[in-house]
Amino acid sequence: MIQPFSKPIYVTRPILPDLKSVVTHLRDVWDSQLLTNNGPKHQLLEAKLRDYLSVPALSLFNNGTSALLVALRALELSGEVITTPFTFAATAHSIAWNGLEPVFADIKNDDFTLDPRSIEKLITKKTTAILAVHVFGHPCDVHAIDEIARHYNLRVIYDAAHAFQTEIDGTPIGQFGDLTMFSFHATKLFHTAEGGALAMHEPEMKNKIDLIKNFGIKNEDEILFPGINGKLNEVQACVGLATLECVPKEREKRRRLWSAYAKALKNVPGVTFLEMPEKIQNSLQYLVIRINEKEFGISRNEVYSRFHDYNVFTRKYFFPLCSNFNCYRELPSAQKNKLPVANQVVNEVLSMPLYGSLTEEQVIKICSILVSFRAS
Ligand code: T4K
Repeated sequence: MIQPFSKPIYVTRPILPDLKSVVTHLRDVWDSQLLTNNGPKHQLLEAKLRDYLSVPALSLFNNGTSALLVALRALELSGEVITTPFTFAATAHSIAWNGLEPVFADIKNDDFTLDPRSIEKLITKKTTAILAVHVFGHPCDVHAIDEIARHYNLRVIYDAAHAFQTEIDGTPIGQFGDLTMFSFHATKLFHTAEGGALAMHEPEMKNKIDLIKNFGIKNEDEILFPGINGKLNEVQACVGLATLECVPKEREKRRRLWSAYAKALKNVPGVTFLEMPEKIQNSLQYLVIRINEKEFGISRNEVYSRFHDYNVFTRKYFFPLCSNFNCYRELPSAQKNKLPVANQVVNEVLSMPLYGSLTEEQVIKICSILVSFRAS
């Protein structure tokens, strides 16, 4: 009989840098009395992250959602934007909040990212962009998507909320598409408690985006257009500066835990693992398993519930599918028969605990609990 964990095990826990390193940065902020509006800590973090993510230009935001809102706005889109239903609410909502129509395309069965063939079928005269998601840190088929975009003259925005440091064949993920959004929410590998960023190719685009996220204010006398407040503040920047130092160690720990999961679940019938092809550097953001009810014996939902008895809180990301939300379900593209893969995958995947303060022993125990569900 396996005993439950004495303390809850969550799907993730944030990096918590040594408080002293945060306070060191905060002391400078207190001395300067500059708490927000592109202060010195913001500027320092922006420069450091631009280098860290190897992107030509970067603009920080108060969260990933406002970064996405501004990305769509900056590209001056109209009409329809093709996106995935298998994502967090923020992706589809950012399209709707811009007065655009989300058009849902189906996903691939192997890595859960947008299926380029499905995208192409949905392009109409009204389509102006593709908003694709690097799901669980696994990159989209960026080459196929870029080719479609070029052919139909569409803009491409990548939602890389989960893809901090993902690389394809050595190319950092932020270099693809017109704009790439990163989330720095507390649940993300690198975080600023709440925060986000847009990566772009041109300094002119950064200038435009920096204006949009600061109300459209050019100077004290000129406001150019209706902007928004998307600014990251100095306290968030201090958390980010201290957290960034911890990222390499966190990644190393997560890599070891990933191997422990892979070893323990290798031969469990009905459980598969989202494998990364060799040319992909994984962000190590989420470790996702897929449960085949017929082979495993019980459903994903049952596994999720039974884990609670052991004090283990996995997550059913991304259930429910965006296309099944009340606000989108009537859209022609949201019909279940048009999105067969997404509607199946969303009932089979489970995000397992993965974070640096978890131990290999705990991972082995989590896997034993999972295996015991099969036997019982
Ligand atoms: N695009 C995609 C593809 C996204 O996944 C997201 C966000 C976005 C866009 C938007 O980016 P942001 O605007 O958020 O920057 C979480 C996050 O709130 C959300 O950021 C994230 N995706 C989504 C996938 O997950 P919940 O509802 O699962 O969060 P919550 O509070 O249940 O946290 C999960 C677990 O993490 C908790 O059980 C315990 C642990 N936790 C959480 C927080 C907040 C901590 O240990 N400490 C914490 O401070 O949404």
